[in-house]
Amino acid sequence: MASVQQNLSVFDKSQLPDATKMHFGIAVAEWNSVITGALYQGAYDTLISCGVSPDQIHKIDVPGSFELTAGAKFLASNYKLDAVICLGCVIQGETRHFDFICQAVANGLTNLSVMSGLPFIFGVLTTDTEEQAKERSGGKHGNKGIEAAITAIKMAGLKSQKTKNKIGFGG
Ligand code: RBF
Repeated sequence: MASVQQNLSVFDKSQLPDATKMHFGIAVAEWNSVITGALYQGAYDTLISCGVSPDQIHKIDVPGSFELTAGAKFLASNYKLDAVICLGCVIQGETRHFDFICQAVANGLTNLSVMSGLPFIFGVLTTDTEEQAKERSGGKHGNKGIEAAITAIKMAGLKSQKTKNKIGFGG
């Protein structure tokens, strides 16, 4: 299965951009807080293990995943950051809230990334059951908080990549 090959929870630090001078925001949803707390711990520990110091990490809590977009924008507006990691857990229920929340946060973070040029990382578990969420927050499928932190470092590192023939929007 593709996701097995894409498990970034085991990673090689030597292949990552230098993160020691990077600053990160982390927005964490309070819904399903046991899961999102484990995601946060995975993300935080990963940043620290990559040489980011605690004062370069700014965390806020938001009530639910729906509020992650606004929380992420708040972080980006108030701190000088290289990337914002957004962590949540939406578990499929009886209502259609699942679809609305997942769509809203995915679209919201995409819009923020495109409009600002800053990476906003989608670290939101969207599972059918709580068990599946546990498996992805420190269980047999790794910890997606670790993967979100790795993605943030990789995306933040893009801007330091020098291209020989620089082209793009705005020339
Ligand atoms: N927030 C989550 O982060 N995960 C959920 O699984 C979740 N389920 C919800 C189910 C219902 C029926 C409602 C009303 C809200 C839920 N929320 C959930 C909270 C949501 O993200 C947001 O905080 C609230 O809708 C207030 O804007």
